[in-house]
Amino acid sequence: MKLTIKNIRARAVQAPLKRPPRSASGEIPNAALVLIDIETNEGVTGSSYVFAFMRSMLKPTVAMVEAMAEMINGDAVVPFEIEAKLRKRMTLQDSHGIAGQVIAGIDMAAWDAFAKGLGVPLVRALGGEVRPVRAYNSCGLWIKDPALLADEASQLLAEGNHGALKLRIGRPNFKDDLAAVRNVKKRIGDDILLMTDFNQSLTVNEAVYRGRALDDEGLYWIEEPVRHDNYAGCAKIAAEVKTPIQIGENLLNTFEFQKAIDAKAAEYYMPDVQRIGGVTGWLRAAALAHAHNLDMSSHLFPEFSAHLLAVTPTCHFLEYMDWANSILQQPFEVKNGQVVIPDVPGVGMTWNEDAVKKYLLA
Ligand code: SMN
Ligand code: MG
Repeated sequence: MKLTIKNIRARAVQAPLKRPPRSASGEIPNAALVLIDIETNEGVTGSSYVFAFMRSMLKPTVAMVEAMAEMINGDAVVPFEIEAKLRKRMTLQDSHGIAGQVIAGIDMAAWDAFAKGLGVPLVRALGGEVRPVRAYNSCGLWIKDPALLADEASQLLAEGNHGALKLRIGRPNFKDDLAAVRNVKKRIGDDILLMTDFNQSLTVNEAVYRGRALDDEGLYWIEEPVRHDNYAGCAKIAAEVKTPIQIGENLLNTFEFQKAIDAKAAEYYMPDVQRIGGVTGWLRAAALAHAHNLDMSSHLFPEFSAHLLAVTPTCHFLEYMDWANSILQQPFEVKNGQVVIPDVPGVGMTWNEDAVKKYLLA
């Protein structure tokens, strides 16, 4: 069914988090999300959410959705056309920051509506098939007392029978990072993969020092050791450290991705669907990763990422984050460490309206 945009609704919520994130670069007390609904004249609604990072950014993000909606109200729900139009309209102002996040969010909602219009799951609209996607549990192991991490690791493994976890590091004193890694490793053993994330907190020299010291600890990857766009610095670290370096959650588009690839910044890449430009941006990034033989994982947004990784030629790992679970009627299931894609039209997210009402920003 061909769809046309009637209205775009944006609502700001502060969703509670089971284990509020505390990384080396800041704390997140709850999930500041903007829910985007593209309502069509044909009665189909496409939905997505974007992460506004903090409460104070919720209202500007909602206002940005409304500003973009003015440009495309009445248009056909053809995601590539919508993306091209919004990018073009934003050319002189540029489309980074909140504008870029909102273009991505609208693109995601448009793809959800598009797949619903076809009556198939998003993955099938993209030419793929519903299948489980390998994940790691990223819903904990934040920066906290290393002595508390082993028990938390056991809990996280049990929540979905996971085979991989991510631990945040970057404590002021490296010996505390080492204690955190060793405590978790000792508990989970060698059959469970352990990813780590410095959240951009180090200098290049410190990253080389810490990275080398971590090389014999059996880590699966070391993520964002330094500022995300310091590709030359990342490349130096990747060259000096044996453990694979993972970056990508801050890549804004395929042009940035190409620069990182040219610099040999990392072994692994994990674009974020909201940063890389929505479903449309992801597909372009996946083609680039394929052409360069680079393993590609996802960042946040497990609902969209599951569909996308299922059609990503170099599909690596889905980052499982439960941030939207409290506002979904049916959170995505994790079974045997794999995220299950619901076999329903679109992405498979329906808002729990009672919860949305409860967590709506006043
Ligand atoms: C992360 C993402 C979002 C908020 C805090 C930390 C982290 C990750 O970089 O990769 O999950
Ligand atoms: Mg990260």
